[in-house]
Parts: sequence; structure tokens; C-alpha cells
Amino acid sequence: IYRMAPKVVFVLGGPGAGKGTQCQNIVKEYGFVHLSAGDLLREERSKPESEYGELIEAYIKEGKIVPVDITCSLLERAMTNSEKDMFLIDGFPRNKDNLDGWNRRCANKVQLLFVLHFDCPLEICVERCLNRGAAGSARIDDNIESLKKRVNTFINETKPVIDYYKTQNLVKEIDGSRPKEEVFKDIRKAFDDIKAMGD
Ligand code: UP5
Ligand code: MG
Repeated sequence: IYRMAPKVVFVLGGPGAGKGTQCQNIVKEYGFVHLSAGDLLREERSKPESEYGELIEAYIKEGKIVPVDITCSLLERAMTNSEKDMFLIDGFPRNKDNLDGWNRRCANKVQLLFVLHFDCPLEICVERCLNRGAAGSARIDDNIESLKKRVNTFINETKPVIDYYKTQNLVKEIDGSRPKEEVFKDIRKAFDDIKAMGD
């Protein structure tokens, strides 16, 4: 049976910009499957039999980007197992290694619709993550030391990826600093645009 290439939307933005929160909203209204690269890595880390557990733990604590072959394998497996064909890939690709690996392994098998970028002042991002940490999140990187590193990695490694997609005219900018409901209103506009275009 002929199947259309799966559709993919990348969701990028600083740590705590609201990617996961808004992906849950998008799933409910637009029927995408949410694949958070960070969640997949944390799940892999928690498997006692994983050969990458310690590496993933160390990278996440240091706010560093895990080598792309690990992340791509997890994403590919999740897409295959889901048997669906519309994916929100949250928190990936985050650096040049991620971008190159994706282009090498996956890009030609999917249709990249656009990149949603949550633009949010980094002070707000950090505050949100610290609040989540103070409220008892299980994340090992919701502390000030890890957050400084996550922010630096975002500025130095992820921003250039967003800029690259901007040169391709693929980026839809969302003001992520507003209240959650307001942010989702803007997101609806971005998704309704593609509906109106017939796919
Ligand atoms: N919140 C959300 N929206 C709000 C709003 N509009 N107003 C007020 N509060 C808002 O939200 C964070 C917090 O803010 C929550 O408490 C929420 O209620 C509140 P969330 O939706 O979780 O934001 P998100 O952008 O998803 O933040 P997250 O902490 O998940 O961002 P990161 O990008 O840092 O985390 P991720 O899990 O993607 O990655 C973690 C680490 O994994 C990376 O640092 C890296 O080491 C590793 N990683 C890789 O190596 N490779 C990958 O491909 C992916 C991850
Ligand atoms: Mg997240």
C-alpha cells in the first residue's frame, strides 16, 4: 500500500520556553503524535539494560547535547512504533551534529512542514524551570548550575539551527513569554494556516 511520507513539525525554543506544554495542546486539537527528544532520552536513561544510561545522565546534567545517533535511533523507533504519520518533534534538532544526523538518516523519509520556535526571554525560561524544580520535578537539570549550561548550549548551538531553518523560510515564530492560553491562540494560527493550504 502506498503511504505518504510522515509529516513532521520541529518544536524548538529555550529550556522552559513551553515546548512540552504546548505540544500537549497541539496533540489534542490537531492529531499529531508528540515526540519529545528529551523525554525519550530520559526514558532510555531509566532502563537498567540501556548501554547509554550513564552517558545520557551525564549529558543532561551538563546541558550538553547527546550524540545524534542515540537520539535519532530513539526518534526513528518511536515514529515506526506509533504507526501514525504526523509528528511533533520537540526539542530536536538542537545543534549541528543533530541537524547533520537528521539530514543523513531521516530527512528524506519525512515531510518537514515547518519549525515552531517559541521565542521567550531566557530569564523567564530559567525562572520557569527553577519553579518547576522547586515544586519537586524529577528533572536532574532544573537547578541553577545545569540551567546556566542549558542556556549557554541554547544560545551557542541551538540558535544557529533555528537561524538555518529561517534561511529556508520554515520558521514560525511564537511569543512564548505570554500566558499559556495566549500562546496557544498564536499556535492555532500557525496550524490553521497549513490546514487552509490543503495539507
Ligand atoms: N510554563 C510553560 N509555558 C508557560 C507559560 N506560557 N507561562 C508560564 N509558565 C509556563 O514548561 C516549563 C515550565 O514552565 C513548566 O512548569 C510549565 O508549566 C511552565 P515546558 O512546557 O516543560 O517547557 P519546555 O520548553 O518543554 O522545557 P524543557 O525543560 O523540557 O526544555 P529543554 O529544552 O531544556 O528540555 P528537553 O527535555 O528538551 O532537554 C533536556 C536535555 O536533554 C537537554 O538539555 C539535553 O541535555 C538533552 N537533549 C539532547 O541531548 N538531545 C535532544 O535532542 C534533546 C534533549
Ligand atoms: Mg520539554
